[in-house]
Amino acid sequence: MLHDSQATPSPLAEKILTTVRVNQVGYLPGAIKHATIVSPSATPLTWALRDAAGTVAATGTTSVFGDDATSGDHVHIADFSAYQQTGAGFTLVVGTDESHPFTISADIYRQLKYDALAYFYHNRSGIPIEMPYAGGVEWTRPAGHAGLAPNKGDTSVPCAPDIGCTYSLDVSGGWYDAGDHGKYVVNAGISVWTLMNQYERATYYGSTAPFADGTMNIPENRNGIPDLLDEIRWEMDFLFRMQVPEGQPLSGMVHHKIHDAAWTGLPLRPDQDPQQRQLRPPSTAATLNLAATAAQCARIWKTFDQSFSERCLQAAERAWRAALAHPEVYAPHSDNVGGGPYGDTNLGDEFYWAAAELYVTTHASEYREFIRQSPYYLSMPTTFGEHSAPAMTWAVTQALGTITLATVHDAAHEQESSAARQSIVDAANVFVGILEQQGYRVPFAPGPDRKYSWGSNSFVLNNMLIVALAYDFTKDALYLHGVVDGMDYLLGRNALDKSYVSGYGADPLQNPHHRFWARQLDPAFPPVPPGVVSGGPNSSLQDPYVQSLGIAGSPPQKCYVDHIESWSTNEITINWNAPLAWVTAFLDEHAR
Ligand code: 9MR
Repeated sequence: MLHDSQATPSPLAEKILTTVRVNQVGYLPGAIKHATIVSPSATPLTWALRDAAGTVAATGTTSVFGDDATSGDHVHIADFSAYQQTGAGFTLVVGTDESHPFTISADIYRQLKYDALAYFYHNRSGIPIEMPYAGGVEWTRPAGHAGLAPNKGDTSVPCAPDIGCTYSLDVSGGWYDAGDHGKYVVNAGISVWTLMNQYERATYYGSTAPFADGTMNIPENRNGIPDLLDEIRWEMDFLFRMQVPEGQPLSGMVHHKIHDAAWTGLPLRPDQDPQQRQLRPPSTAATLNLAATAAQCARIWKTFDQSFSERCLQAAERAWRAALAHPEVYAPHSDNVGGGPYGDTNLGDEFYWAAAELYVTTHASEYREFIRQSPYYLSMPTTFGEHSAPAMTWAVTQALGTITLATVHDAAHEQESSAARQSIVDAANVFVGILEQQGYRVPFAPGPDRKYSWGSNSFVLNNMLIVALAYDFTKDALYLHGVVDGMDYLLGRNALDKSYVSGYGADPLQNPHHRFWARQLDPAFPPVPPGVVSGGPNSSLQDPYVQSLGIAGSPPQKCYVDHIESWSTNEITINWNAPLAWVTAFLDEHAR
């Protein structure tokens, strides 16, 4: 996250925004279509939908929403859902103001769902990124952290000097977490869980065909295994390597993270990282993340690869026992030298999640009793006290257990399933209620602190995932519309008139905080590939670059800048692209 480069700030104020805010990618013909218009007018305005030739295709009047708290804008809403013709180059016009051009078509998310998953291949560690899988020669690079000089590599990484163990582990492979080259188990956990849930949800409520072998542009796309599972396994194999070996103190526990001894600068290709790599201490949180995700992979791979499935279950049960034996080994918030801390001192939710995954996989009464006694039993959060938060984050994981109980069909836990589904529908009702109260119709709102926090776009995405599940369970169009509204926000219908996804929309994400996709700093480095979502607005403005812009105190939606130096508003990471993949696959499945 920290860096030593010297790019000069360019004031935000120079950018002229259209007042007519749309999903810059477009709209599905059969779904709702909302635009938000910034206007001081207290009375409705006339809108016109124009086709590519400039011919007026539909007209109507806005409804006055009024003052919108999270943007500080006074806005109107135009609803042009009734128009269901397809085409490219539509614009919405209000007075003399015109929106960015957009498409109306059932295929707007067809490619995005794959691009969102390509993020994971691009960020693989320990393997060269090559054509044709890289999608373009500019994105190819040598294997990162492969144990070759001058790089210290990840094939034999020692315990850091201060952590009390003396061994080295082969922790090669996996995905880099984000703009930095750290690999963090608790963030890997929610990311692989989300992608495995995407697969399981498709199994029971949709179709896995779009992710079958041969559908994704990855090296394993001819091995007879669904490509989505191949990508997930790249990370699972890394997670297994993070488990403390037999015979060592804390055997079965899992190291919280592995990263550089000191922060590196930007730009930097991973194979040229000069820093020593180090294991940070095991934690109960990381151990439970392995227990949960390995239990999940045990059941998913059962029909594809029996021995891998058994390996998953063995690692899961070993991790579970270790966590029970060491329930309070916390990763401190202060451990932030050379890598992010991912600190978490409340682990009841991780215990519940892991037990739920183990129960669904094994049906063992031990796990059933554990979840039934947990305060998190079947719960689905919608509020978190003072602070803004979504249904789930890397640190707040009870939703993951409840979703698994709801998603996986099995007579053995049918009693839990129906209650879990109800819990999800109840939460979805809260989120669709929230979007109705906002001018930009976001299915996420700040808490009483009135702030968006780090990674707010992922909060929107994770809430969309809950709303999407409610649609799966009920088939009530209200929820499908809620997911569409969330996507519209991310793709341009927002206070900055910005598409937060690279390669999509008239003003897409261009300069995320990433050490290799660093074209903004050095023309020898590539730009960001398509399908990557920015963390997005963060009221706390936690990096020097965004602090230099003079936007402190701005409404939450305006605390953002598309600049590589802004690691607190414009980083990208595995746990944010995973729900992007999930929801775009869902929307594409329901596109009509
Ligand atoms: O996503 C994390 C966010 O919830 C925290 O507030 C923030 C500060 O600790 O860290 C974020 O995670 C970053 C991690 O620490 C290092 N790699 C990049 C991650 C995304 O910005």
